[in-house]
Order: sequence, then C-alpha cells, then structure tokens
Amino acid sequence: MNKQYHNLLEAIESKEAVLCVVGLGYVGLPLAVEMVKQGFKVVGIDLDSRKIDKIYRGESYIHDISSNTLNEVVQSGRFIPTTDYAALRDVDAVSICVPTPLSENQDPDTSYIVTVVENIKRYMRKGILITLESTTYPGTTEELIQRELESMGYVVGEDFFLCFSPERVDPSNSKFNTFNTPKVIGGTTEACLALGVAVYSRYVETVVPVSSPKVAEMSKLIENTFRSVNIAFINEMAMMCDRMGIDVWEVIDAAKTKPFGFMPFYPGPGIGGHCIPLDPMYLSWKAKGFRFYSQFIELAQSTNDNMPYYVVNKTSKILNEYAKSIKKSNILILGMAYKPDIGDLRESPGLEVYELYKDSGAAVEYYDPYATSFKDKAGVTVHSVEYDLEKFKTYDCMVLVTNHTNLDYSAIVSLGVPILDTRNAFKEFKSPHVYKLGHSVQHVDEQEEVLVVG
Ligand code: SAJ
Repeated sequence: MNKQYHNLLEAIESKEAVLCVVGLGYVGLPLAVEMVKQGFKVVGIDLDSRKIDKIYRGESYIHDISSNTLNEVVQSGRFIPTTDYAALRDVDAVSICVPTPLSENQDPDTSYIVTVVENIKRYMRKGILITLESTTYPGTTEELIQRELESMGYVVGEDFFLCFSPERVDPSNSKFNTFNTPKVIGGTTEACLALGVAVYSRYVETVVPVSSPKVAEMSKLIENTFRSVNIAFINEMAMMCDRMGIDVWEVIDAAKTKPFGFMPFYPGPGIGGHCIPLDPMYLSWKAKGFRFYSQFIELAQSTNDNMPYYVVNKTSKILNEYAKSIKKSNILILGMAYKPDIGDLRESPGLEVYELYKDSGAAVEYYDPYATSFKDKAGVTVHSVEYDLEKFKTYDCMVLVTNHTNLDYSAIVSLGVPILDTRNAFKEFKSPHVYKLGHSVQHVDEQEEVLVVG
C-alpha cells in the first residue's frame, strides 16, 4: 500500500478526514447526519438549492431525520451543505447517493451518476476515496467511474480509491436505520476495500466486505428482484384463487404457519416505490448485454404492472352486482401512497388505478391522509378529498389501495358502500359489501340489492 493509502487511512482513523455526500435525499441526508454524529466534518453537495437552504434553517425534508437532529448537526459546524462542486477540492472521501431512475422505455438512466463523475474529474486530486451507493447494474462503478478517472492518467488503488456500497435505506422503517443496517461494500482493489471498510465502519455498525464492486452491485439488485418476483408470484396466486373461489389471504395465513421454508408475501394493486419497480429492470437490461434474458424479471414486471388492470376489472364485476357500470359511477380510492403511513407517491399503483378509472368514464376521487395531492397524467393537480363519512356514503364503490393504519375501517365499512379491498384491510369485518382482491365476487341477493341501491 502506498503513501496515499496510509495518509487516508490515518485521516479516517483519526476522524480528521473530510467526508462528502453527493445527493442529499432520503439516502444521502441520513448518511451525512450519521457521519457528522460520529465526529467527522462532512460536505454535503446537492444541486437543489432549496434543500441547502432548508438544511441551514434546520428544516428537515426527510421523514426519518427530525428537524431537531438536523439542527443539531448544522449547529455542530461540522456539516457544510452546498450546491458548489468546487467543495470537492477539500474532501478526502466521497459517497455518491444520487437517483438512478428508469428512462421512458424502462432502460437505466445513469445521467445523475455521469454528472457527478464529470464534476469529480473537474476537481480531481490524488488520494481521494470514492464510493458509489446508488442502486445500479453490475459494472457501473468500473465503467462510469474507474474508466473515466483512469483516462485522466490516475491509477485506481494508488492515486484514487474506488468502492461500491449499496444503499439499504428503508424510508419510515422505525427499526432499521443507516447505523444499524448491515452495509455491503466491494472495492476495486484490496487497498480500495480496506479504506472503504475503514471509513464506513466509523458510522455503520456492521460492514460486509465482498470481493468486488460488481458483487456489491449485484447483491443489491438480487435483494430487490427477489421481492419483485415473490410479490408477482403471490399476485398471480391471488388471481388464480379469485378464479377458483378461494380466499388467497386465508391461504397465505395458513401457509405462513409453516415455521420453515416459507416467507409470506401479500398481493396488492401493484408495486410502487423507488426500488422494487426499478431495480430488477437495471438487472435485466444489463443481462441482455450478455444475451441473457431473465424470464423471471420480465414476467414479474408484467404481472405486477398488470395488477391495476385487474383491480379495475374486478371493480367492474362488483358494480355489476349492483346493476351498475364503471362508466358514470362515482368511485373513491382510499389511500394513494405506495405503502402505508407515508405520503410517498413514487410509482404508486394507485396512480395507475386512478387513471384507468378515469379512462373507463368513472367519476373518480381519492382520499389519503398523507399524500394530499398529485399531478395526473394530463398534468392536472388532483387533491385528496376531505375525510367525510357522509360524503363517502354517496359513492357507488370505494377501493382500498393503501392500508394506512389511521383509517377508521369500522366506520367506513358500516357505510354499506361496496368496497374493493386490495390489502385485506377490512379482514376483521364480515360484510357482504366488502370484496377482496384475490377472492371471487360474492353475489348480492336480489333482496340485498334493493336495500343498497334503493
Ligand atoms: N408489496 C406488495 N406485497 C408485498 C410487499 C410489498 O404488494 O408482500 C408492494 C408494496 O405495497 C409497495 C411495493 O411492493 O407498493 C414495494 O414495497 P416494499 O415493502 O418493498 O417497500 P420499498 O419499496 O420501500 O422497499 C424498500 C427496499 N429497501 C431498499 O431497497 C433499501 C426493500 O429492499 C426493502 O425490503 C423494503 O423497503 C422493506 O422491507 O420495507
């Protein structure tokens, strides 16, 4: 190991090293906060000056970081948020936490990483450690960072050090956080890995070294592709049980009593979020470059993407029981966020369900106590309706898409309005008006129909 290595290792161990986080979102801000808490001076770089202003005002925009905590970190004087990449001149180790979305045609969009690398090249100096955290396909660290810096004449493992360490932030998870979630890390050389382990070990409880950045990149994608495929599997089982007149939720509850060899997943209206809908597509895209076509990934993606259509078709069957059609029906979607008790709408299946109801001629509205508005496909801002049980009574059908824990399920089910429950949220209520995703539509008898429609 050369002088650069020993100088950086010493600076890390003494916490003299100046760390940097590029991208101060739901991954980068908690990471920067943890680094400052552990005694480091940290530069935070983000292109969005509004974020920088909020940080200086001690106003947290990330659910898992309280404004108090953020204010303490800023008051410590060891956190320097900026939009100016020139700050890279004074840092010893950089963690890159920028988005890796999908393009329109579901291909990886690594443009955010490319922009960061261009700026690193502008302010490049010897002895720096660079760790990419953004979820991406195997080979990204080598292709988009190592090759770029080596083209400038720098030698990896000597002039600069390079790692990949996947982010494992699970927003609103009260049990697991940046510090206590094990962190996988792969280095381009032994010296790179040793420095990566040294710096991450100072603010992450458990660091898991692996033999290369590719192994670390692949591990993250397999973690989330595992979820996508298993969710798709149980979504398919739900549609099968629906066809066979079996309650898939009861089946899953029975199956999960098996103490080994089974892991429950639950059907739903589709999958949302910043990870599960996207990560598998990064993997299948890269695999195609090796002429490997992952049928599991493509099938899972299409099965999960089909669920909003299944929800709307089932709604049609339910309304049919009341001699109504979707067209001209008043439909209320309960919950729009992609998972309970947060307001995050990214890739939320509820948005697709909303658009499909509109396309079918329904008058559709939504209620979500967390996600208060969104822009629909036409760019129109749609606002959540107020919580008003009298008003809820007037809808022809309600569709529970997100099972927020603060909804009054008893009051809602007592309204007698037909409900399509896509999350088994009404499981403790026996009502002829509650229809489950993954179970057949029970017929409303004539007498009952008059009662409800009349
Ligand atoms: N979903 C189902 N059925 C299930 C589980 C999830 O339909 O059995 C749906 C959810 O409703 C949601 C989507 O899938 O719309 C994604 O749900 P998620 O629980 O995977 O939540 P995410 O997207 O926040 O995933 C994150 C991931 N964390 C990271 O990538 C660091 C994922 O790896 C975690 O496993 C997950 O949180 C978690 O366990 O909460």
